[in-house]
Amino acid sequence: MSVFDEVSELLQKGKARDIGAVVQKALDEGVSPKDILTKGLIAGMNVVGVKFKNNDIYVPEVLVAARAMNAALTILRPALSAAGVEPVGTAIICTVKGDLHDIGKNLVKMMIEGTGINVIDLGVDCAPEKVVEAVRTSNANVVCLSALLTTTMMAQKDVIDALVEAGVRDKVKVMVGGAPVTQEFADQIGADAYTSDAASAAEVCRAYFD
Ligand code: B1M
Repeated sequence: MSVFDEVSELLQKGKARDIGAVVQKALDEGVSPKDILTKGLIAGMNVVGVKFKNNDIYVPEVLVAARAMNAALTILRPALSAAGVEPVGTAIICTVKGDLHDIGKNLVKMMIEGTGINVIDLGVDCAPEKVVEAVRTSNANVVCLSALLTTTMMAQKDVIDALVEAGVRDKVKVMVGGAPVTQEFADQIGADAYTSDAASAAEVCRAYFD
């Protein structure tokens, strides 16, 4: 079994402690952190998603898989981030109001940090006013909004509307993403950019600072 299959299986079984050790060992052996992320962790989470959708597993199993994902990401994080680089600027990130999914948001955050940008993380279930406040009180140039539910996508528009209302929309670029979000939706709500995955989000975000 490849190390990626091993990581994927441990994630699916929610083995938070074991997965950390396997990820660390793989890193020590020189396996690419990006491959561990995409071929192991994200591949495993995709299997979890399909089983969840088909009612083969339920919320508790998904939660333990998510906990294992976060344990593995804690180990991977330093390897994915560029070490010792002075931040070129600041971005704000959150999962929008009503939405508790944070794994994708954490990945986007990690990849953006990896390009040398300081990231202020407002967490999950984040109200538009909290984003407005962070834009006002920080020198951030970019706001990144994640939404995983079709029912919370519109909360991305609520944030943009709140930024307009507060007179700070021109201070920042707004990037949106998350599984149900599309380029068409991003255009409709007046976002500056849509990206489908964490790596391209980091690339686009970094371009705003170059
Ligand atoms: Co949730 N859930 N969940 N869930 N959950 C989904 C999203 C769902 C697709 C599952 C399914 O039915 N197949 C479905 C949504 C259906 C829909 O709206 N169309 C769903 C549902 C229905 C629900 C609940 C309503 C279930 C319930 O209670 N009945 C509930 C809602 C709770 C709430 O938020 N209010 C719920 C709860 C949960 C858990 C708490 C159990 C757990 C979250 C734990 C956590 O995040 N800490 C959970 C999980 C884990 C999932 C699945 C299985 C995995 C999500 C994930 O982490 N994927 C998910 C099914 C799936 O996606 N396969 C599902 C891995 C992650 C790396 O991918 O987050 O998509 P993702 O991020 C990607 C891209 O989207 C992108 O980059 C990332 C990687 O490259 N991206 C961005 C994300 N944000 C971005 C921002 C950007 C750019 C790119 O720019 C700013």
